[in-house]
Amino acid sequence: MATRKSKSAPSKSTRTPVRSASKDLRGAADELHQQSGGTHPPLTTQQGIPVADNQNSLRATPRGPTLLEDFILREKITHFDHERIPERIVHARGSAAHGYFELTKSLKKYTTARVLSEVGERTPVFCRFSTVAGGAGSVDTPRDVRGFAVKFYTQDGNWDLVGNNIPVFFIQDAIKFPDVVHSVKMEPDRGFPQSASAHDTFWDFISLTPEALHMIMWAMSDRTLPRSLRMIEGFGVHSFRLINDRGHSTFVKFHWRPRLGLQSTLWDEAVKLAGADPDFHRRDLFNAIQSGAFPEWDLAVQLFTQEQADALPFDHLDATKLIPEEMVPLTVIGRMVLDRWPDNFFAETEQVAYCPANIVPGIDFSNDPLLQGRLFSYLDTQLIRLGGPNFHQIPVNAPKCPFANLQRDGHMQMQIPRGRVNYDPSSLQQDSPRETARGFGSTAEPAEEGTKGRIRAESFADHYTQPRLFYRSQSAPEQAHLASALVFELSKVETAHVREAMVGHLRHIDADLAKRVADGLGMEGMPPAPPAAVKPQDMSPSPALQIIGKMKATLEGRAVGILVHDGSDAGTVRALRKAIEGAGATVKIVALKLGGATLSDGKRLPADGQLAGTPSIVFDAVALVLSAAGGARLAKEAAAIDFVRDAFGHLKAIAADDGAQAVTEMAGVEKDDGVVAASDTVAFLKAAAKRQWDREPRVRTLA
Ligand code: HDD
Repeated sequence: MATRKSKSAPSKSTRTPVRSASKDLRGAADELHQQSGGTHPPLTTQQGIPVADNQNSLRATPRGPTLLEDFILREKITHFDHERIPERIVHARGSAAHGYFELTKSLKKYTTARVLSEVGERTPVFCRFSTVAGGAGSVDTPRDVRGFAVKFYTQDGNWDLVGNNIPVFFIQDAIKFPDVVHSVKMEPDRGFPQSASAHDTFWDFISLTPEALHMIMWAMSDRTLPRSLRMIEGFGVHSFRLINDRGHSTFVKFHWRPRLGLQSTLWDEAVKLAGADPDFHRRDLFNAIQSGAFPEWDLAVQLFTQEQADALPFDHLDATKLIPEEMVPLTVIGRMVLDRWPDNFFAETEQVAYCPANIVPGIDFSNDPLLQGRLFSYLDTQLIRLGGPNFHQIPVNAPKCPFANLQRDGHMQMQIPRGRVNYDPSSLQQDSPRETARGFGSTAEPAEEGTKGRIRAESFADHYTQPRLFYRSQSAPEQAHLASALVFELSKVETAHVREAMVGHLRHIDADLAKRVADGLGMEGMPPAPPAAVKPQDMSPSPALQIIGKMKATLEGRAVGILVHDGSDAGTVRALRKAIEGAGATVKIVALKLGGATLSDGKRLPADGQLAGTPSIVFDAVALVLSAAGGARLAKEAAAIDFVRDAFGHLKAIAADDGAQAVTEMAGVEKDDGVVAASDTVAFLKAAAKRQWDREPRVRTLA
């Protein structure tokens, strides 16, 4: 703790000015603090000791060694040194919010769970969205599955629905989870790539694990490039059971449906977003909640009996299979509203601990072997991540109903249990917790006949039918995106036999898909298809699996950027703003400088974003309101040309007035239904409510 000069006594002439500089620093901090106003409680150490100076450590002389005695410095640095906890091995990067779940349709007939049977009941929730592969500091927009985890603080304890934005999973058995995760994470010898599946180890594993192919279809679709966390679906994935008051069990699958509709970005947009705003999704969720535009999802269920399950042409206990909603329809039973951003990111979003084993009376597990393994994994990881067995006492994890048991002690025990009794049965204390008839009960399910062993059920053997169902259910642009994503990812794979093995699998899924990918990779000839344990079947297409088909034509919850420069027509800007905001979207003014521009009415319009730092990628549509001189000026700005070229290339609507012509020409914008006059707000709103899919073949080559 001694400085370089600590031993040499400073000369008198240097000592005096240093001492006064230190006083000046103190004075400047005091002055700034006084200016900021407010009522400030005294700053204290963790032991409550008031701190008089938080700017300078305790030193033997002004330029001399720092003293070990400085407990304030030591406590502050020690705490800082321990600020990080191990990040989640998967789903490390996440954003979360508080809200509530409101039941609109009772499932009383099927379950005793109060959260699912009392209509109108509002249950507090904490919902965390995440990417899977990247570290906590990685970007928001890689091609990746999104976690969708909801903790319901019910009257009967916490129920965690820990799902994803994809209804199936990579593997059928939990014993494969470390392998799939290792393969997608950074390669262990080189430490890259971060947050990307486009590398050899991932595709090597996948090419040898055909059960993953259905999930791969989803992962390569635009589902993994969401426009906003407010616009993703969520799925509980596994079949669970609902148990009613007669002990009767019904299978259930849970689905979250975003009220704003499903929407994704294009791949090129997602790549550019990673640079333009690494926090794009977190910021989007934060801004929406802070502005009162609370995101909402419907909760829907698929309910089916054992007999219906037995009649399905696949095994519903296999997490690589979904039940098309055309086969078992969805019933909406409630809605979730996220209306409060956490007060503190670490205390809540980082420390929240979800666990699929957290269920409440009236809900039960199924025998899905992936789910069964998950029931063990989460508590185990949380014991180490959160430092011991008392993490349920952290406010975000604690039940909001009374809870009491006889578990005691351990690291970070925050409660002070009273009395002598910490065992059961007991008779010494009148208020010790006891079992209750309303307690959790497992389904009385007769055990199947069979032999113990490490056996994969035969009913799990069909790996190609549902990938085919998914691919063939997509719209033409979505099929092209999926094929192009496969070409992109496999082009990053250095090992030829892995690329070939993947294309071989695709042949079982769809011959045209295999051909598109083989052509896209520039393969000479078609690699052989591997043997298939079960010949793929043709299921009826399920349009519900599309995004584009399901996408709402709406601007609600979206954002539009208006590019202005000095001389822009004030009336046009006003009319556009009114129309766009009227459609439920936000407007951001973009100009060369943050100070904004002086419009045609002589008034200054401040900008919300500086052009160089606010590319059109962050908007759903753009308007270019420019005078001829303004257009000529911006036609010489690379950022302005990129702004327009990207909007066009990303199939967004563009409203442009005559003055913008110089920029649109430089950006290569060609007239189509999505390019409208800035004065025609009606046409602009219509065009901006969706992407211009017809434009795509003119702006990029897809597989
Ligand atoms: Fe998992 C975290 C979702 C399979 C082991 N998982 C985690 C999170 C989500 C999921 C959303 C983040 C929760 C949060 O925000 O804190 N996981 C899924 C889904 C799966 C799945 C939908 C398949 C249907 N997971 C799965 C398996 C295992 C795990 C098969 C292990 C056998 N998952 C974990 C974990 C994590 C986790 C290692 C990391 C951090 C944590 O649990 O708390 O235990």
